[in-house]
Amino acid sequence: MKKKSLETAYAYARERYAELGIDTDKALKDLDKVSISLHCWQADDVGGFERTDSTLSGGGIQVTGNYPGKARNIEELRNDLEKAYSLIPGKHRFNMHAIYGDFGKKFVDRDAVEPKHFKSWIDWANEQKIKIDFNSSLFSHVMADSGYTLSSREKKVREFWIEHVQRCREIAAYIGKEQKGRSVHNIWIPDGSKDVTVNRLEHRKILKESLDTIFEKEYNPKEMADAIESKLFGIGSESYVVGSHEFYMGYGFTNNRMICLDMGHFHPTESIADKISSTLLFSEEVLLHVSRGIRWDSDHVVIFNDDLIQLALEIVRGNFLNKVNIGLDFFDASINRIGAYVVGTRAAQRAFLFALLEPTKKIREYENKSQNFEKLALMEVSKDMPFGIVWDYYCASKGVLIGEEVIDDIQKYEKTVLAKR
Ligand code: RNT
Ligand code: ZN
Repeated sequence: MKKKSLETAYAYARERYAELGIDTDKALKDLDKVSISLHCWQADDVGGFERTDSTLSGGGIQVTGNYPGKARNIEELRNDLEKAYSLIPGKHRFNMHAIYGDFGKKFVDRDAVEPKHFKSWIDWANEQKIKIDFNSSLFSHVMADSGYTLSSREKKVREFWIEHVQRCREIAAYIGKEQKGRSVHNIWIPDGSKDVTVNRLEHRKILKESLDTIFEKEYNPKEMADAIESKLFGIGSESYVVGSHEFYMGYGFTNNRMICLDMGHFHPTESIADKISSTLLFSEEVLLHVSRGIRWDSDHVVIFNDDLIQLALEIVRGNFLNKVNIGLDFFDASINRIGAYVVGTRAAQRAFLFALLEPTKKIREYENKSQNFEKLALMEVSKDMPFGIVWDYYCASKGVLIGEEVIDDIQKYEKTVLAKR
């Protein structure tokens, strides 16, 4: 019954969109190409598997909450991710941090990570037909306790982290080679300080030198690509962050590395949507960390809000879908973590679908003719279009649960799997 109604409803939606010059079937085909990299760190609150008691500590990011059922080991994390992927339509990617390696019982320090520690991840991902992206981990470590890593004035400290990042780039290239698909390697460092800092230039000079050393080795671009992520401020680095937006924009553009724009890393009223067109005018690609900032915190579960919609619209309007690498970046330990993945990823997909269904051509015509009331009116109409029906139809066509059905399903997983941890 429900299936039949959905088909009837979709037929209406298709017709209605066609009146605005939009082909819904084509939009769904384009949505299929929007592959989102699910971050491993929502499953265990950024703990990682270096030690059995790993927890996120230090480094300008913090996680709050202790909702039961977090993944305690690799197997649990894989199960949770498989569950999440099963509730998300389409083919997506997996984004790993170095601290999630398969280290066995041995403690492997950051300056000793090797490709072999990621072999079992590649096997798992290949089975799941998922490609892996990678991240160096420069936080939660004694060598990061001073608040500085790659930009530290202490040679010993920065050499330790340079070694780590060099190894991580090699691991990313290995993953890309083994998987026959490029792995994006991202560098985010927490470096900065809580209070007034006078050595602002000095640390930035050191960071630049460290990055130059790190990038001396070039890898096959078909196997890996480098990204560098900026931030405005962090917890404990309120006054000064070495790796600011200007720093990495300058570095990335002049050294041919893509920059990573995290939605939670700018001033509260500053939106990354408006940074897409400028960035891609001067750079081949960009990495996005799709996140949701609230006041001073940057990593809430993504929802279908204006920030996200505007970002997707800018990407689609500029025809940039093949130039953006989309990664999620949020971690909420106060709610069901599989639920967080499913809500966040589906929100990102819905934003892209909304953008793909915008009657941009017509809106642009109005704008070009300065018919500004008409432009606003049509943009308002596009908000009332039967967008939710197209989304439901997409989920159903991929064999994925629709709407609130996912709530029951995740609750069931919580009762039968998570509650037993
Ligand atoms: C931190 C950055 C960074 C991390 C992850 C764990 O502010 O956003 O991307 O969230 O790498
Ligand atoms: Zn981020």
